[in-house]
Amino acid sequence: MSKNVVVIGTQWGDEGKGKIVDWLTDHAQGVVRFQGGHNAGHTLVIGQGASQKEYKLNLVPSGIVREGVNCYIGNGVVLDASHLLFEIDGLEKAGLEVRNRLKVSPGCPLILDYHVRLDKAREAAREPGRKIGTTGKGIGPTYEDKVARRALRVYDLFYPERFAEKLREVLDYHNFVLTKYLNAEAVDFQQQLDSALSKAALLQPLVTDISAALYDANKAGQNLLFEGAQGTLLDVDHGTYPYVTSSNCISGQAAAGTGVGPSMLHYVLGITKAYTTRVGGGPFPSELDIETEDTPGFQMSDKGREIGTVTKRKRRCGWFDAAALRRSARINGLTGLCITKLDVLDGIKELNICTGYELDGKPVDLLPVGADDVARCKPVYETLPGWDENTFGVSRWEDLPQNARNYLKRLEALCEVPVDIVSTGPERDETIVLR
Ligand code: 2SA
Ligand code: MG
Repeated sequence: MSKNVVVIGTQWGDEGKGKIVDWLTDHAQGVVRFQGGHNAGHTLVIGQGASQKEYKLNLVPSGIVREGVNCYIGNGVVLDASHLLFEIDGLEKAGLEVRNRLKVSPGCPLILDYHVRLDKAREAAREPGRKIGTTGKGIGPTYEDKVARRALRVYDLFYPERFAEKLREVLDYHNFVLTKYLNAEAVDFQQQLDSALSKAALLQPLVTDISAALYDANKAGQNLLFEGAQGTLLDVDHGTYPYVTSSNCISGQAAAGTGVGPSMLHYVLGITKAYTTRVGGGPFPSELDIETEDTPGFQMSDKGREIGTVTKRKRRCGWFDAAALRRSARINGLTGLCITKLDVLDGIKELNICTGYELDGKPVDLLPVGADDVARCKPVYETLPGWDENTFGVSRWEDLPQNARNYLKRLEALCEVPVDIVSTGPERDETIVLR
């Protein structure tokens, strides 16, 4: 029997999913992306000492760094073909075999130049304080086109005449919006057509019916890993809307975004940072000041090296938010938690955990729906003593300081999900397995 695992970010992204997916890949034959696009940034550290290599992946599933593992990009992913080819080239230059192991759904909506232009122009037009802080990769406008049934999808690339016809129509519409409403430049039809079609021949060998391929792989007893990008609180339906990304980032999307039945998903692992970060705009109840030296927020930002892998923006940092996690645990149907970056908290004298909020004078213990209510939430904290010892790289539960164990046990109780894994460093063996 195969065991298929969904790996989900339970916060606002950057929980350290890449390392855990890579670590779990030892037991998997396939790794699958099911939402998002190259707005994701997954960092993997492979090997030790002088032969250590760091890979930064955006679109290609993390399984690619492991020999023989198949990688699938499902229909739920929005695909920038230039970026994909650029990423493949980079990985091949680093000595990895990519093309024979990477499969792309014909149903992925294509990110084209006008999506990027719309994304940037809309963001520029938003007033300060109302900016979403998108990655500027064209993600939102592409999902809009998908839902509006006017997207060009990967398979359209193989029918040039039809592609041209659809492109003309959609471009007329978007160029009108760009020039009349957003004060931006129009995209040239011929240039866009030529650049898109020039990728067709390179992409064609990768294009595979992903739904059918995953069905067969599962039937053959292979284990599959579904690799989430971004995080639950950025989900377009369940996150802090409108300060969200434009895809569903929750576990259920692993089925819809690849074309497998939900009964094929056997275990949902929620990746959770030992504190909280967020990059971009939107409310963040347990946020801390990250600029003042010798404060917990500064330590999280500095020691945690909290910088966006795609945009190089500084991530905002704050205390662990158990009320947000409870929401996340329920939506995803989490089987277990994996706590990451515990060592970043080493040496902080007292640790706060946000257990709920005061909202309009009333106590709530679950993150409210949508940004407006979340913005009015005042965090309620419980304080636990910290620890002085170094927890970086610890690989046994018994070797963690007692106060660190207490902290983890408290998170588990507050989130109502067992902590199954603790990650204490970027390398594979810096991992504690509890179940
Ligand atoms: P978009 O570009 O439309 O998806 O942006 C909408 C919001 O979603 C946030 N978002 C992310 N948050 C955390 N990590 C992401 N990936 C990169 C990383 C981000 C980076 O790994 O660090 O480098 O800045 C990611 N992608 C999208 C985004 O900040 C907006 O709030
Ligand atoms: Mg990331």
